[in-house]
Amino acid sequence: MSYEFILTRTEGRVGIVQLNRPKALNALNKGLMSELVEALTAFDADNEIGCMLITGNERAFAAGADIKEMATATPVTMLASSFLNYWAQIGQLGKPLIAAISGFALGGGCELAMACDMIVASESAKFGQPEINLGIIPGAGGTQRMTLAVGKALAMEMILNGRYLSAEEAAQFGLVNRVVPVETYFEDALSLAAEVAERAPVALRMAKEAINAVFEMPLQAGLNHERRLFNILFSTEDQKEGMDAFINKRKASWKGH
Ligand code: DAK
Repeated sequence: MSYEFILTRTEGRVGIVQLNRPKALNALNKGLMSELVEALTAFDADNEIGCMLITGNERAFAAGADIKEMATATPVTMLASSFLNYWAQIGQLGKPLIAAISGFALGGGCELAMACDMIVASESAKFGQPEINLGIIPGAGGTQRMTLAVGKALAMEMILNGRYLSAEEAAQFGLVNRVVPVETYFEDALSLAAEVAERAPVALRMAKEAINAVFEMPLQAGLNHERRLFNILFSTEDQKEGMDAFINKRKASWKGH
């Protein structure tokens, strides 16, 4: 499949999407977001794919929603627009999704990163929600997900005063999984994705769902949800395979059912 604003490829069981509007620092226009969701949805449905990876380029993951496209919008066109749905659709993908980030991850680009399950950041990565400089606020989850990730004090400073987080700070506050050299950030993220992609597929989905429930449910409801997902896994062949492989000291061969 060929796209206008993204590049896609696979490496083993990893489905890779590269945002590809380098001259606009990968600003997220409607076309790019629509293609991104289409490509990720296709990988999510493909049994040969175990994990997905999104990246940009060394200078920018994405510098936000496309300001030029958004400049003349009205509340009515915003309401009618399906733009926000793209972030929601990405948040609802079943398979693990990892972001490999270098350079700017701003506004909607930072919100896209936070909709991913793990983030590998290069030393040059910069995370920010600078919408205040445009007379708006984050609209695709930034006020919520950033506050959950880094806490109220820092989220207030970032969103009310446009403060960026360096990669090191992002790691310190738990926004990213690891910080690695610029030269290797993509390969490092790919090897993490490749490891995850080899794990039991149904258990991966359930683990992701259970962790994300933390943000939706009170503790007891989350514990009950986890227990139900845990019990369901005993109906899979992979559970029998995984435990048999352990007992017989061999490598498990996952079937994905
Ligand atoms: N949109 C469009 N073009 C952008 C862009 C953006 N967000 N960011 C950069 N560009 C373009 C620049 O216009 C420039 O294009 P030309 O002028 O060369 O044609 C090119 O990329 C290179 O940028 P600069 O020349 O500015 O490069 P610098 O290195 O000097 O500066 C920068 C890099 C990242 C600091 C700067 O470009 C910048 O501040 N960019 C804007 C960052 C920003 O404010 N991001 C937040 C955007 S608002 C919604 C939900 C969410 C959203 C919207 C709707 N719904 C619920 C419907 C999200 C909103 C946002 O993300």
